[in-house]
Amino acid sequence: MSQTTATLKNEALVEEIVTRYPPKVARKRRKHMVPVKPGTEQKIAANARTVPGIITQRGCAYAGCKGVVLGPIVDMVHIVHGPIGCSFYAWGTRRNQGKARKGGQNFLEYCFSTDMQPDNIIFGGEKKLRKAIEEAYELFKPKAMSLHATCPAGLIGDDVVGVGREMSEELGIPIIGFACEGYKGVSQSAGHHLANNGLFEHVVGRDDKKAPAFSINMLGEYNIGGDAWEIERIFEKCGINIISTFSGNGSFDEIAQSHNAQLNIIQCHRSINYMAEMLEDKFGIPWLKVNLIGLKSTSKSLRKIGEFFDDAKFSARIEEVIAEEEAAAEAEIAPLRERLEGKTAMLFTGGSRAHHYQALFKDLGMKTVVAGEEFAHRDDYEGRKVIPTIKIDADSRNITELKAERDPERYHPPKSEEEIARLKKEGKLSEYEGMLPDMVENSILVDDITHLEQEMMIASYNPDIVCSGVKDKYIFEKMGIPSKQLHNYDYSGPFAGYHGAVNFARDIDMRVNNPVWKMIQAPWQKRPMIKAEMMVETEKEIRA
Ligand code: CFM
Repeated sequence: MSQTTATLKNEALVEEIVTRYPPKVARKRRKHMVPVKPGTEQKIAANARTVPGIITQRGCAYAGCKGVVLGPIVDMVHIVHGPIGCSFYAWGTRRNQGKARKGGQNFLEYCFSTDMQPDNIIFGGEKKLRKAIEEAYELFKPKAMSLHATCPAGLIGDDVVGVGREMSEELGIPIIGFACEGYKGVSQSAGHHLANNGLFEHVVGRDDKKAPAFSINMLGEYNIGGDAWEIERIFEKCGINIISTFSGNGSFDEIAQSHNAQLNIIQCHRSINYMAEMLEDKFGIPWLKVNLIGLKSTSKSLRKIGEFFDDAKFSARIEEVIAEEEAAAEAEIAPLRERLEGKTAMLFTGGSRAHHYQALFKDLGMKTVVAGEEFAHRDDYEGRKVIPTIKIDADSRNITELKAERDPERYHPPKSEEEIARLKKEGKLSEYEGMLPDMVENSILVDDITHLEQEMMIASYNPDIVCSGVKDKYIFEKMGIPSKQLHNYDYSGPFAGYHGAVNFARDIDMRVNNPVWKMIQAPWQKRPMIKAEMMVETEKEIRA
């Protein structure tokens, strides 16, 4: 390893890391690292531009819009207007799974792209986009389409929103354009917001249908490795009716009916909280935060749903399911826990999973020593209480803040306004406390982590496993530390709910307790390395 750091306390380690940066970078990065002191109010810098020159794990606005929120909807054709590389990048690698509904269509396996070439950049690409829409329509006759702009399309001024509007009239199906050019924001987070706006404006509310009792929408669940199907299995047992999922294994028709549900539950707060707010403002549907990753947290989330509906029979059924499922999962996990107890993990994910998976590691007797997100906002770390204090900068201003007006006919809150106000006051609705309160003594919370920071933290904490994504996974494995991808799950899953917790425990045990990692010697441990030093001028020297 190129950076050797003896085991340091969290505060000392963060200070040591920033000494390796030039002063300006050090000042910036220091604000993105929090040595956790449980029980105290701490602040982190987030949703800011990555320092140029630093390798970030982040994606772009197009990735957030097409890859994350729209892409998982199975029965829409999603056309990418750009060079083929952008399409390839968002094609299947996230492992969001989906099935056609009875008699319906599923386009998840396909990759629709305008394959822009240099002459399209010079003479404009709208013509090619129109042709692609016509071709896809003729071939597949989908019920709806989405169009996604990439950086090159945006830079030459192609108007995907306008083309969508025109072609929608011509073909008679909804065709929704998303101006989600990669550069629209500092990360994929901007794309989530754009996608929420478009879905809300053009799809939600199209189909009024009375929903049965105990009806919910599942927001921010993307069916990676089949997570949503495990959640559906549990909900069905409990008698919870899912009207729509945003957007794992999602369907256009179901999202069009989402405004009929009585409650929204949010799994990934970062990517979808905008939708929850708009659904509440326009249709009166309240929302509550859940975590369906981890045994205890799944049970806690089910109880929260039970408490909201406040029906004795329904709650009793939920308790039966919890007892049965927990016992079965615990029987499988107990022997694995004996081998995992006391081990440590580091978690680096996008905007919410580094929080959710801490609960599952806790179920396995493991401790999370460093947790970081690529593009979370301060509210995901510190809780929604900080939202009023977050300054809107030029980058966030790029994305329209849609204000949904109350629908005069279809605004039907499931409880009286007083009751909803009381539940909000008690923190049972519209509340997310963020990741920080769940972090342990001597841990570090870090935003948009750099490779240098990862290496130094690994050297100091010497974790038993690092959970991250494909961009950095192999660096850890070359260091002799097993890694588990928490984005696409490394061909495995589901990890949600009760069955998922068992799958995860097995996967982690296979990695952490595999002797192969101790046999690995990195090349730099075998051969002498060239020693070099970086000269960094201090600001004082520069000014002199
Ligand atoms: Fe939400 Fe996600 Fe995530 Fe996310 Fe993502 Fe993802 Fe993620 Mo990868 S929507 S923020 S943009 S939970 S693709 S399913 S794993 S970075 S932590």
